[in-house]
Amino acid sequence: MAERFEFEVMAQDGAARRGVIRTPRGEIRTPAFMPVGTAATVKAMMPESVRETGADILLGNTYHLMLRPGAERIDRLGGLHKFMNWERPILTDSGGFQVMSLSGLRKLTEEGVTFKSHVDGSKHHLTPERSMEIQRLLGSDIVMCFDECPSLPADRKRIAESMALSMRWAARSREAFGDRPGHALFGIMQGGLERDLREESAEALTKIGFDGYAIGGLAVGEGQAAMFDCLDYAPGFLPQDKPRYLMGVGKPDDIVGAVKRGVDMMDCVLPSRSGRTGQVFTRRGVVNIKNARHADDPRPLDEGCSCPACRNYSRAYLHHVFRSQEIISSMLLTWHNLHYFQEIMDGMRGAIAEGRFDDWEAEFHGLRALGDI
Ligand code: PRF
Ligand code: ZN
Repeated sequence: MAERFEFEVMAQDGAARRGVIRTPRGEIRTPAFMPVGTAATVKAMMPESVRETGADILLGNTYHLMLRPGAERIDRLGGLHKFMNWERPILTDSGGFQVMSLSGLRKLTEEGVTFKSHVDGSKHHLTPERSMEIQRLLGSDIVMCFDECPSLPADRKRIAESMALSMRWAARSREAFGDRPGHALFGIMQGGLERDLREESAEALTKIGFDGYAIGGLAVGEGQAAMFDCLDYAPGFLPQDKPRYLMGVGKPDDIVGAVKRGVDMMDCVLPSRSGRTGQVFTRRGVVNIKNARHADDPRPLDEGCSCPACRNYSRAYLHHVFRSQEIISSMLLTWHNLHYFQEIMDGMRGAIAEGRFDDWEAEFHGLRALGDI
């Protein structure tokens, strides 16, 4: 296993890249989808099951873990990997984005952000320096810079000021992170849908120098067409030889469109959260298992899927346990959704390696156009 953090692009097809990230905790095949394990668990899944779906890396959250159970406590217990029984790589988000979307009263200054916990109303302070310290205490393999992101639509002035602040925080994050062999620090590009601001942000980050670069500030209400327009140029502003991570994306067709445009990594709560609300992603689109039409259906969710939910259970059973609010419903539907997302990634990796991404994409969209069985 690699002593240091490394990234290698093995094949390219159009803008889409097939690569590998090597870390002391294992390899991450890219393009990669990272299941979200916000509170030191991918909800409704055992870590070994998450691995069975094909995940190489999980995402954890500074914001949630600092509030409960606390970063110092996790450190005393041997770090996040040991705490949650996941020994492979973990990427942690830095907290700023979650403060803005989840916490109560908050105050943003040059120094950082003061906010009230959504758990118990207690007051907390987060700065680039404290975020780096928390992510170090957690033992995160890929640490994210502390940034800020306005929800869209926002006016250009607000986006420009916010981006400039995030770039100053990126420099402070880099300084506070220091040199930690085997661990990576990723910068986060901001700039909304403004091409020149995206370019300016990429230049600022590249000048500071990071192990990878995230595209932040998308999937925040702008819609898919606007996001793809931005992804037509934004990845090209970033260094070719470093991984590019699109934060918080997305639905299957968002993921495929992002990879097509040169994105290497993504994360989203969608497959796990939808598993708990009865929304199922299949090769032929979205199925709502709550729908009465499944009540007598002996067929699996997707006859072409090899996950436990599809191998061993009927739609009728999954409908029944969902309606009855049985815990196994969340377990099976989450497993299926995560398995399907990883299957998409695996399909894209194979297609890029063999130079047939366009054909793969046409088949992906063709199956969805047929609709559910
Ligand atoms: N910044 C950080 N985390 C994020 C985002 C961001 O812009 C997004 C935007 N989609 C999701 N998660 N730090
Ligand atoms: Zn399945």
